[in-house]
Amino acid sequence: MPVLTAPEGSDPASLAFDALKKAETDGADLLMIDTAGRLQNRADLMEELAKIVRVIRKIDPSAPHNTLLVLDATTGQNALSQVETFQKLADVTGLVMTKLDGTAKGGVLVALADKFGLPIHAIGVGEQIDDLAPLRSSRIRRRPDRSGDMIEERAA
Ligand SMILES: Nc1nc2c(ncn2[C@@H]2O[C@H](COP(=O)(O)OP(=O)(O)OP(=O)(O)O)[C@@H](O)[C@H]2O)c(=O)[nH]1
Ligand SMILES: [Mg+2]
Repeated sequence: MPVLTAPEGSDPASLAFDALKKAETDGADLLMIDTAGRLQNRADLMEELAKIVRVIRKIDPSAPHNTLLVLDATTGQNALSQVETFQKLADVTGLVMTKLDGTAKGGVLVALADKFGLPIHAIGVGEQIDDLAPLRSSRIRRRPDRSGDMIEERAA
């Protein structure tokens, strides 16, 4: 898989621009732009992210076609403001949550997906490549029976 990089300190938006140009020229099916970690309270880095979006839209006004926000389960409730800020700036279309193998419970994930109407693409449960797995809902579900009592049953 071809990977494009640029020296440290160069403009990430211009790297993204060159990468999209090359992807189009090469007839690539997919271009993945992996931006380095950033905090939503770092205005300069958030502006850098917005610039990446603006610049690639000069080539393809419908880009980026998907924007995944990767959250760390250890962030806890702070994830809420993270999704809010990134949603405004980069039009997030889906979530990934890593480090669910640790002590963090990540219960906030389902609430986030629900509140923002975002799909959960994957969860991270370890450091190996296979540890990025799809999220499966519990195979046990609870529902009221005819008399209104809650019963548990195993989902198909
Ligand atoms: N235990 C565990 N470790 C993880 C998980 N996901 C990532 N890691 C580890 O966390 C560290 C950072 O992972 P990266 O993929 O580099 O994180 P990143 O968000 O891309 O970091 P930046 O690019 O620097 O912003 C690595 O040591 C990973 O192996 C996970 O689900 N569980
Ligand atoms: Mg990274």
